[in-house]
Amino acid sequence: MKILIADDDDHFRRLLAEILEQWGYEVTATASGEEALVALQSDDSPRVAILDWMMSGLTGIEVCRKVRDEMAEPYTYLILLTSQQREEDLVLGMEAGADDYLTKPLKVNELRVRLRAGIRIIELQTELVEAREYLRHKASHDSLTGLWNHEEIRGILRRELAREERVGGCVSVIMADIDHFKRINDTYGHLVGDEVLRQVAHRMQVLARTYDFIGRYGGEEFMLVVPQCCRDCTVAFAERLRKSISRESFETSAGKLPVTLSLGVASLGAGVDAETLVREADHALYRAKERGRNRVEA
Ligand code: GH3
Ligand code: MG
Ligand code: MG
Ligand code: MG
Repeated sequence: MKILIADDDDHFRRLLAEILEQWGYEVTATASGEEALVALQSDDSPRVAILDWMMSGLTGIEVCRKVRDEMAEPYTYLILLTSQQREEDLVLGMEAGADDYLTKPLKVNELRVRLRAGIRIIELQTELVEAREYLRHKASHDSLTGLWNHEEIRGILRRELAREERVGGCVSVIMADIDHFKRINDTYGHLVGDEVLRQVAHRMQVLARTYDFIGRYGGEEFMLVVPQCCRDCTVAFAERLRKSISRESFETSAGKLPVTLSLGVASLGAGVDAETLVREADHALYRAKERGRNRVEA
């Protein structure tokens, strides 16, 4: 665990750093509030800070306020360590955002246990953030392919349509459906079908630009939201997707399997609603199926 110290008293700062290092902590020592803020904003910054109140320039209290106002995450546990002994100083310090308040002269054993309490808070906080991120990811992604799930890709389409309405561009949608996928399931089983789904998703992701969105719309059907790309550009993209799937068989546990994709493209100017766009892409996909599969229709 990394700990930041900010104290303008060189002797005290060195002493404190030595004690913390003896306890096994990694220490970043700074002599001003300004330096402390920079250190707290760096990547992989310390999550616990021991701040002196009185420093020339930014005081410990001001550092507390800035951290709380400007740096919500990751949470930093702030301990004020000061010779201000009065109750109203403690109140002021804690109201500025400090989590704990210790007074000088330093009581070493007290510091040791209070630090441990702070670290417990940081560890709990880290677990909460991880759990939240996990749930967020789970709620918005398809677990088999890692693509956006149905609700999310629909939301993305609505958002992109709203954005394009402001700037006056066009939004395109591609609906892609694996051809005769039922045969793969029926012949080799669902697990092999799942392998194919994952690999189709992966090949599409490799081809897409970073600002294209790919969702698993349902079963073996995918929806791509393609911003800043009108009809011709999207048809060309769909054609590249089609080729990348059909060009090379898929390596599965049942051996090499050829797979093809039918794709429908709809590209409309600003003002159109999501339902219309999806319906048009669906119709185009239907035509691609009717006209023999492994093809793109717009
Ligand atoms: P078409 O070319 O007309 O699209 O034919 P198809 O066989 O691909 O279409 P159909 O809609 O008849 O069958 C789709 C199949 O996809 C049926 C369903 O069991 C299968 N499927 C849907 N979701 C999954 C999944 O998550 N895993 C696997 N393995 N199969 C799935
Ligand atoms: Mg000082
Ligand atoms: Mg299909
Ligand atoms: Mg289908």
